[in-house]
Amino acid sequence: MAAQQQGKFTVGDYLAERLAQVGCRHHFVVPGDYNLILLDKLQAHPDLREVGCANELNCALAAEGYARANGVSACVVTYSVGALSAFNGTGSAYAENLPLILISGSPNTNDSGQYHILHHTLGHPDYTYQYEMAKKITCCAVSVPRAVDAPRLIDRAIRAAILSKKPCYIEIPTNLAGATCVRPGPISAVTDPITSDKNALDAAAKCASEYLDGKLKPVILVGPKVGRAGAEKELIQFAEAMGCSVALQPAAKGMFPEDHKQFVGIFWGQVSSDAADSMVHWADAMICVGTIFNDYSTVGWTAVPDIPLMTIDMDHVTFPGAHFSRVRMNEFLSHLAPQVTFNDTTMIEYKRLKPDPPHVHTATREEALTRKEIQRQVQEMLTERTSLFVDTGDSWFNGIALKLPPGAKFEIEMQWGHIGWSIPAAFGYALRHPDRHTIVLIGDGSFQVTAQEVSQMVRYKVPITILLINNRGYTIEVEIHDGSYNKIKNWDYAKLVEAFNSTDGQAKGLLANTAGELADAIKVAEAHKEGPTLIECTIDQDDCSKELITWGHYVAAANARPPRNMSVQE
Ligand code: DPX
Ligand code: MG
Repeated sequence: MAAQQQGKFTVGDYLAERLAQVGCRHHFVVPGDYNLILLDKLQAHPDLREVGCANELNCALAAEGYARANGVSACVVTYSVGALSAFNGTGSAYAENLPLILISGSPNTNDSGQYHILHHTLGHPDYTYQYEMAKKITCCAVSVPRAVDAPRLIDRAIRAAILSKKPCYIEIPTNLAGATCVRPGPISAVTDPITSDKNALDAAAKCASEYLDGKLKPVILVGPKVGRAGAEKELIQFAEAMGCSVALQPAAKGMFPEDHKQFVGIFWGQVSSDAADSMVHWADAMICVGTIFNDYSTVGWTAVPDIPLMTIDMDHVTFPGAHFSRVRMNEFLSHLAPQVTFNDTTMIEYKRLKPDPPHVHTATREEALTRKEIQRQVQEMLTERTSLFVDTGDSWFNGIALKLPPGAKFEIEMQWGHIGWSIPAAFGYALRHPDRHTIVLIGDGSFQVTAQEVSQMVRYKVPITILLINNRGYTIEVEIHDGSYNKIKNWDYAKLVEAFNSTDGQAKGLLANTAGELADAIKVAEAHKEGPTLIECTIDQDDCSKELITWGHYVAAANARPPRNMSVQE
């Protein structure tokens, strides 16, 4: 702020100050002439570091990953040609419950009134379309019409994003970024959380005891919103008070410790791990905490719990016959914990059902690389410092089957499911967590979507380890529905990432065809701290997990349900 105190304070400075105050230390950008003055203002803030991205899709996904690490993030793009690409990553933030602040430059405020046709636009002088589109994919969209409106609108959008854990949109015309603006008031007005309504909290707790009354076999099912609500600690406290089994949805992996004695595995219908499936189906009461039941998590609707549920969401609680608004997940869990009756029946049953640890074959150095051997070696890489990103494809199944040591973090984008997400998202995440070892598991098809962002890992010397599993195509799609469209052009992936080095970069690209080559490559990656290491792991085209095949068949069946209103003649 010191430099800004002296000169003129502008709309751009106001935004910069708010971004810094809410905790953004980095902001992700792609420049364009509608946002250049704004970028100058953000750059001038001493607590913000600008991070350039190769394109706006990657820019928004990098910010999506940064929000996972930091709780909030910002992405700055130019009008239309930039923003429309960034909308995809913004959709991810919406689906994944992450407060990403999407900021777009826009036309000079005089242009629409003068009916000017401008570059980068649809070619007609109605410049409201981008703002209208943004409203659909954010919790709050604002378009700043005059400098005097900027403080109010910027604060409104950022507060909405922080409170609802969803993205917001702020549009700033090119001639307003440098316009004079008043200084911001206390940040608490933007960031202070809404606490639970005391009456609703008490009433919901009473309803919970009625729901659990007389139930013999309660189970807790954990969903991905637990992490977004920041309720992991309270969940452990509540689970220990209950004493019952705790199963996790796949996208919640990492949100409850896997070495905890009440952890009974990942509940994913037919492709569940450990004994989670049996425990969930045996239960007569199910406390769902932050769960999301979609076609993927329910394996094509075949794994929807069929008993009445108690559901604790981020800001409300529901029961078979009652709903309580303004009850925050973390507050409710810690409020309820001392009131529940300890009941470990499901743990006693779990001990009887718990499968023996699988026998894992260790390949000899010369053996051709297989998916199972990759999984075995990745398992050995995991430590308390690991943050593991798994991309859409068999990497989901390979990653979910791993055992996370205490402290290890797991990131997955299962609601939005954008192939290639993990490359920019891991980049954004790792900038915020240089202390952690970020590992990415990704397929060849996914990598081809966002490969350019490896060049930012090179530029900013981020030591991410990328294990690219090359099975020559879109295998998950093959299992859902095969066709020639599931084949892709092969690349020399190891050479490609080294091409990003040019004269000054230090990416390493390695190829592993055998178990021994993978073990050697992992050693190189673990020692390399000056940039990313990509290990291309080649496996047979048909070498995929049985979980993927099973899941693929059920999802295909769900996709293929005929229209309900089909007429008899058809
Ligand atoms: C598509 C998917 O190679 O992984 O293990 O071989 O399946 P696997 P790859 O990365 O291929 C991914 C591919 C094409 N999904 O199998 S999952 C459809 C899709 C998507 N996202 C976007 N476009 C298409 N999920 C952006
Ligand atoms: Mg593939």
